[in-house]
Amino acid sequence: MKTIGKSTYTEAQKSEMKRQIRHAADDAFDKEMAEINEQLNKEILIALVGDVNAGKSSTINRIVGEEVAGVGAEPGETTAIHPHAYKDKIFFIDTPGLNDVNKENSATTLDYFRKTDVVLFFLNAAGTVFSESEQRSFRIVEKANPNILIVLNKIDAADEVDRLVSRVRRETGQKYDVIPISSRTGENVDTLRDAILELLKKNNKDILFARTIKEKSSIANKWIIAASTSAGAIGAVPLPGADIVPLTALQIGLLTKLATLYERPISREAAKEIVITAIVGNLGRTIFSQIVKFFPGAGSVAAAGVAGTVTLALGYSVKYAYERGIDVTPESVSKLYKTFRDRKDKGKKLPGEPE
Ligand SMILES: Nc1nc2c(ncn2[C@@H]2O[C@H](COP(=O)(O)OP(=O)(O)O)[C@@H](O)[C@H]2O)c(=O)[nH]1
Ligand SMILES: [Mg+2]
Repeated sequence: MKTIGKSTYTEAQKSEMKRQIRHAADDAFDKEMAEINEQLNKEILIALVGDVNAGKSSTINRIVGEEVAGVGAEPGETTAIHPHAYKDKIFFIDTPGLNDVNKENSATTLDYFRKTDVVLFFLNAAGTVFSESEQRSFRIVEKANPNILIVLNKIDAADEVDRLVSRVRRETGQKYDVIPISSRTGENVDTLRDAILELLKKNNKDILFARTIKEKSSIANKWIIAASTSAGAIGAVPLPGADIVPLTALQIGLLTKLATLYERPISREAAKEIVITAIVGNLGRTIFSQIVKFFPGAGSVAAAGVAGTVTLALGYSVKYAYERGIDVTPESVSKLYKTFRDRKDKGKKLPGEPE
């Protein structure tokens, strides 16, 4: 990684950067908050389609990290398709069984499928995978809504999972992701969760869903790494001028998203000062060149230069603070930077670093 000596930046350059960051941060903060608030006012509708016992309820409970009321309905308890509210803006439609999709191929049923953001189509890997009745239902659902993820559940109890995945992919025209999981052991459930978030992102609803998931850490990691990679592409070395505006916007975007994820609102002033401290306060240091490699996924970012590494360290410091109930202020964030650096200098491990 490139190291920059303190002398690279004059005081005049630094104060010009601060001025530019303050200005860019104000614009970015308003824009980000408006987008997030718009997103939080939306509704999400997720349809669960699949035979009774395919593991629809178990999977949803795994993903969100708690028992979702209403998706545990016993077969026969409900016959009509209707959405269950979960966390007031998020609705699950649980089809009690595929027969009902076939039988009730009615205007109302199809209407629900059309309105759905994501359809999770469940197959039981330990059963007759993609049976005729499942294929029939799939065609009906597919016509109404192509935002389908095919969930091949119970892989803990199945053989030749790869072959099953290829077959289902082939039989659905290679158009859909087929995600093998076990909602019993939890295997690959994070891949399914990421695929759902990816689909929701297309409709700008990913933050709304991410916020309701209990296990936030790996979602935060993904966002932090994505922001650092983009920051690295903006400029290896931040300079006053063109690079500062997009870099500031990116970091403000990351801060407001993390604040929303952890449901700990951040003030505009705090966000602004944190970004100034991150960018200007860390110029001329070899910071994080060695620590970043201990954060998950940081390897790809380490080569991205100062802008990328500073964004990464900023993200992980803020995440650390949120997860431990520490107030997120410019002081606490820069102290965390420093603590991480010092620990590494002394050859100690960082929190979360594998033994
Ligand atoms: N072996 C295995 N069993 C599972 C898995 N997921 C769910 N089950 C079991 O399958 C049964 C039906 O699960 P449930 O989530 O209620 O299915 P639903 O009717 O589609 O909602 C329950 O006994 C679960 O414990 C899995 O991944 N592996
Ligand atoms: Mg169920």
